[in-house]
Amino acid sequence: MSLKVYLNGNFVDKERALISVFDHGLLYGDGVFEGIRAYKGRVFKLREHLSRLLDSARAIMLKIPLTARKLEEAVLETLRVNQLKDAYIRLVVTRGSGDLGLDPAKCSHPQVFIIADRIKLYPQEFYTNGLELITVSTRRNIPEAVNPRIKSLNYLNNILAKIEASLNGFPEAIMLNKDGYVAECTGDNIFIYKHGTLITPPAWVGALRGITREAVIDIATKKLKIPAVEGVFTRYHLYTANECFLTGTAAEVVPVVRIDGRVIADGKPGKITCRLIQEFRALTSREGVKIYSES
Ligand code: PXG
Repeated sequence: MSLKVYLNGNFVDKERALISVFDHGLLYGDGVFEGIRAYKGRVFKLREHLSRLLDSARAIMLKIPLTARKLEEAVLETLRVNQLKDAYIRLVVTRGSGDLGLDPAKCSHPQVFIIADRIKLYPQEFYTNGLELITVSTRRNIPEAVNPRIKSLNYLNNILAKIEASLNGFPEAIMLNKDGYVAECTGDNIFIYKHGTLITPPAWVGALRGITREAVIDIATKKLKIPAVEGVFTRYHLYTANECFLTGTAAEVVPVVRIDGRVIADGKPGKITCRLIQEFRALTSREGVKIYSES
């Protein structure tokens, strides 16, 4: 069965799910998106993702032609049509077709599409051995330009950082903001654990307010009784951390064991990190919006 893509209210075969070359999403990266996951017949934090999508759209003055309720139903229906229970969902809204100028007012209709497909999981060794990362020279966009809180279709800042990491043989890049403070990775948030406290950069430093990040803060403070705070820190704090890990929809919680050649603590995934991996996985299998009413 060919994958069916939701495109402006219709389900079309993957091969026929097409967007115009005049779409400003393509011509200028003018649009917003979300990456969402379904686990065991439930969509994890669906409402939180939709709320962030609506905020991103509002921030760029893009009017989404569907309410949160309708978007939710469209996501669930896309999963049902493709008979998926465990999936990766990409929800995209572009500015729509316009002319060859920048002006979004000349674009006709925003385009809404949803792709749901089987998820490609990260290799197990990432979780058992931990990641080795580098900080890169590409700085995170300043919030006064394109605010990193907006999950827009223009990911070139992150892509340039990813290229730097890949060229050096590393799977992810840690990005600093213009002042040298740690911001986030190219598609993940970052945490350190030091002196009994979890610390993650605040959004204003130049980070996306990750849904996984929020869930991890919640688990740490409420379930594990570990304080978790937003804090501004530098590379020095990465190198001297007791533990370090990344969070993201695709990655979930993944340990970091070496940064810029420095071994973090004893070079093994940390105890707290491992507990958070476990607790986060438990949360994903019990929480979420049901796709099929009988499940
Ligand atoms: N920072 C950035 C810049 C992101 O793009 C995150 C942090 C983590 O946020 P969430 O809400 O997912 O916890 C993201 C999200 C991919 C992929 O295929 C990337 C993301 C989400 C889904 C898939 O690399 N990035």
